[in-house]
Amino acid sequence: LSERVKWLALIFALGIQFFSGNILAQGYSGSSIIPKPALELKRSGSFAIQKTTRLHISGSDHLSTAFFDQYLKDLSGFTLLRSNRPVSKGINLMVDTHLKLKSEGYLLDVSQNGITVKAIDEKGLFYGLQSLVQLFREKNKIITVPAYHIQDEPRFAYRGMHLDVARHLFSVQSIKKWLDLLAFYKINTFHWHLTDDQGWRIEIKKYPLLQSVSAYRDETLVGHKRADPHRFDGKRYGGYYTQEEVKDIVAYASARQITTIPEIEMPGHAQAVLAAYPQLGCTGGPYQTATYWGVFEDVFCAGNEKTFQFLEDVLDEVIPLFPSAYIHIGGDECPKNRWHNCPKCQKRIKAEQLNGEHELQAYFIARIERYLNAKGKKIIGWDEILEGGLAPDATVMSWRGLEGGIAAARLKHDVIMTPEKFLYLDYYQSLNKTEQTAAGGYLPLKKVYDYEPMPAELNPEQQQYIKGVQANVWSEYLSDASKAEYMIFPRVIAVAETAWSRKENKLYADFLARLMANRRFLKKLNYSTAFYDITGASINDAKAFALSTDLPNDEIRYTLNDKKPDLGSTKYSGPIPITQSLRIKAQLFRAAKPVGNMFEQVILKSMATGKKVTLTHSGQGNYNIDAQRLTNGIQGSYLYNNGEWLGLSGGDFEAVVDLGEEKTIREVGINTLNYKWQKMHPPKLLLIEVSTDQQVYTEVSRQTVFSVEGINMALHKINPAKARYVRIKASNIGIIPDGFYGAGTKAWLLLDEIIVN
Ligand code: NAG
Repeated sequence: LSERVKWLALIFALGIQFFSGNILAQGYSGSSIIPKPALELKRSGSFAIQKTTRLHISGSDHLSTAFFDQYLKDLSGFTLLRSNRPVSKGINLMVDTHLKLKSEGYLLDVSQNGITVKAIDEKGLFYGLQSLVQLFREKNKIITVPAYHIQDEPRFAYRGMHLDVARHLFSVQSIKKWLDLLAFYKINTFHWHLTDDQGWRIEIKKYPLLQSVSAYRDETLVGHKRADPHRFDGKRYGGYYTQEEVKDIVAYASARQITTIPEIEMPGHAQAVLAAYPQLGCTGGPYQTATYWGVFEDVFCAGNEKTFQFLEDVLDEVIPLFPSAYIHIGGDECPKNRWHNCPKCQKRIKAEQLNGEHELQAYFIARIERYLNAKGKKIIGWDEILEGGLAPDATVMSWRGLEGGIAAARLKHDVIMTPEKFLYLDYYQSLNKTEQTAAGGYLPLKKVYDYEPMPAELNPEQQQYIKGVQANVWSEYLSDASKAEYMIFPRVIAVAETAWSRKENKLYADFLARLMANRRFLKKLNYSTAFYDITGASINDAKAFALSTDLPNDEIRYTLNDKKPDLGSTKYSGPIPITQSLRIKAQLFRAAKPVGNMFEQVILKSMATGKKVTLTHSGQGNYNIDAQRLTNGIQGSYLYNNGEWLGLSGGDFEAVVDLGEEKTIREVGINTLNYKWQKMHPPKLLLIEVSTDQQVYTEVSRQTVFSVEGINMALHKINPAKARYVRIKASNIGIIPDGFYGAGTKAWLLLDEIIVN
């Protein structure tokens, strides 16, 4: 083989690697740009940006370079003078519509001779600049940019973040600060959730009571909603954005290539409106702006023409404020009880020949869609708008899971994926006890990052309807900007990468490494460092406990004597044997400094630990866990979504533990969860029985009262009994009684950790 052919083969092989985009897997060390660019090639050399360097922009008059200028100034003390002609040894930005690039894509070239950014539109130039800033290296106020060739374009056209300002509102200044960072990470849509049961936040001049009544609530729930009586703070809360402020934010976002989509909720989540205009509700009120969270029965009356008049008037004022092609009309969580009992709604159902209340909701949405279409706008709605028939041109936001998105794409409707299990940033991101109170759930950075938005169930034609991804930031527990920042960052950056970068370029470990390099851009934020968290798992039938970190280059040190781990503590090198009950405290060290939260886990070893469990009914949904988790030595904590609790919706629990041989039993128990605000009710009856042969069981204990709000620990001393099998039965209360959240629906029964001594 000639030398030439060998070279050609090598170039060909490299080309394949390069174009498949799978450069990470080849050990390629790229830049630290987030989102990961489609293609990047490191070159030798660099370019130094100096005070004398000039910047030229051609083909774009409106490009915002504010962030670029500011960042450069912070680093070096200067900003670049503009040149009206192309510059050599400088920075040239150029729109060239002949380039073979997607909208928003860009080419970025850095060499000793200067920097060029090319794109087919201003959006592309903007994103090229954001990437350029991430390449900056500063030393003694001198900025060097390593030479690179980068060709980049987005995977999804819609890359969003939603922000709920109804439950808590944030200053214009905070929102702008966050918009800067969203733009920096190439997010292009800001979904602004402006109205809800707990407050109306946009000035509507025709309806002054929206400002004086709906924008305020008398007080706010403290902590999570418990069974009555709830605790409230007794403080009036509220406010709204004036139309001038709205225009300001929309323009600010737009300069950063972010489209703002307003959400005006209907027909549900409308209690704040009803408080001001009770004639728009089915019962006529009186109503009050909600003071706690959840789903409320009182919604817009769908039989009343005044409702539509009101909404059309509101939309007439909303439309001119938002250049966006879309308006979000909500559509989620609209209970149908009021409509069911409302003569006007029933009359409408008859007149329009609708099949029940679900079709009445579809009528409602379709009517609003017609109105908005006539004004040149399209609608987006939460996935409930699929029920009763989808409005003709609606885009569906799939939040309850993937199913809504899949169904809508099959119907040839555009879809935005925002499933709560992966993209709701109001969920906890750490299992650490010191975390600020959150809605619930557990959604660590890795889980957000690893979410793949394209449903495999769809064929390529249907997949084209999946337009993008969005992180949702609900603010029930975000009472100030700092709390919000903590929940948003860095998880939204992971979502940005999912939305922009190619699937095959994504690798969590690589993302984390780049995130570390990106911390310099996050300095002004209260961002979470939960990505440092050590996680633990009981393994090998609870014979050992394994610790792990997503940062394999850092070391874990731990103690078993209750002391805070320091540099002198044992270095973790492999699973810790569980021969007795343990309290493990562990800490991650980076360059001899502790980073992140201290990990702490109690392992409770009893005769049941690691023993075989047989369930009569398996759990459901998020709580369909492996039966062995009930004897893994780890007790479910107040974070009910971390995979320890077994949960049954409406049904009863029955489990048998086989101790392996006959033993004398003195104590038996199991924990149950009482979180009525999450539809989780303790059992009606807990019954514990023992047996020597698995045929005849003898009752040894029972309990019917579980009064703790939270984890109820049932640990019963019994008359010593010889047995090999322990059977635990817990009966579900069944249907949630009136007066509790979710009344009339099935109650969850949650259990964890069987203890036998
Ligand atoms: C849902 C509600 C939302 C609430 C959030 C809390 C949607 C579309 N609806 O129940 O109002 O704030 O979850 O996680 O998400």
